[in-house]
Amino acid sequence: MNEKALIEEDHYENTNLRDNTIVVDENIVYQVPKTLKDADFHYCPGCAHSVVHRLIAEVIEEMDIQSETIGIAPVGCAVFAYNYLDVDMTEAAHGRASAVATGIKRVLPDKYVFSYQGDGDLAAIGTGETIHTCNRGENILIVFINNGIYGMTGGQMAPTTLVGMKSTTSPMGRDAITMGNPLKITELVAELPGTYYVTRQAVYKPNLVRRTKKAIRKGFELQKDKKGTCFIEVVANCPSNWKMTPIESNHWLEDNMIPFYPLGDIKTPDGRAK
Ligand SMILES: Cc1ncc(C[n+]2csc(CCOP(=O)(O)OP(=O)(O)O)c2C)c(N)n1
Ligand code: SF4
Ligand SMILES: [Mg+2]
Repeated sequence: MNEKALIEEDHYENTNLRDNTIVVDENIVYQVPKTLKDADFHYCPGCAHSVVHRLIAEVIEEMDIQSETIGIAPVGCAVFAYNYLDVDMTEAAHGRASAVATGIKRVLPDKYVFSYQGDGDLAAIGTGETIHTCNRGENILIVFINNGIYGMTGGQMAPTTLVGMKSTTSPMGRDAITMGNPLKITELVAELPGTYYVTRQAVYKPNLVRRTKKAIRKGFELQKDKKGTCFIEVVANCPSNWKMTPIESNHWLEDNMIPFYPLGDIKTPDGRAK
């Protein structure tokens, strides 16, 4: 065995899952960000929440803004986001995260303030707060995880549930006539004068994970401009309530969610993207 292989073998034997640095030809290809706490995620296997948490943690670490960032956790599966992200965080009542973020940002305007919210939280229970926060143009970042369902409470229909999609409260599939049409709240907030950067991303493929990370970084960086609300939707899976394996849920998301919720920038500081 040559010297490099010996070093690598020794390295692997001396690593554990939390401090797992893999070195290939001197380039670090994987490392747990310091902005993630030493806690195991409670999320179901394959759930997009954990990927997005990690991306937020990476961006905060890379921008070196850990001590300047304040997050607002939602009610929903991400209710324990403060157990994972090692930044100052507070919890908001269901749907009220952007209102709480507004208060914090106004008192501490130089902090980087973000809310992290599911679709039930942001587009159902907190619709009023979401629309008025974006309309006022609060200088915060809203990260919106749209899995088309109320995940935490057992898979009830959300405003974002697709027509025909089954949930515990639409067991035959959502019927637009009796249950209404799915709500594209991201397009809606893009119409408001207060939004500065609005984009829709996803994390079911590696290249999309990288794009989502870039969008999150942009959302944080643009807070310095103080020109309005940054809003990032992540079209996400919920394998447990969709009753699929993680891989099946990613295929289903690509085939069904993405045609209705197309990915890409909707509004940028330069103007409307499309
Ligand atoms: C005012 C209020 N209404 C309802 C609930 C119950 N509740 C808790 S989490 C949740 C669904 C959350 O769904 P979503 O925001 O989409 O998050 P996910 O779990 O899918 O990530 C609901 C309805 C609550 N806690 N408070
Ligand atoms: S119930 Fe759905 S959204 Fe919640 S952790 Fe599990 S897979 Fe993720
Ligand atoms: Mg949801």
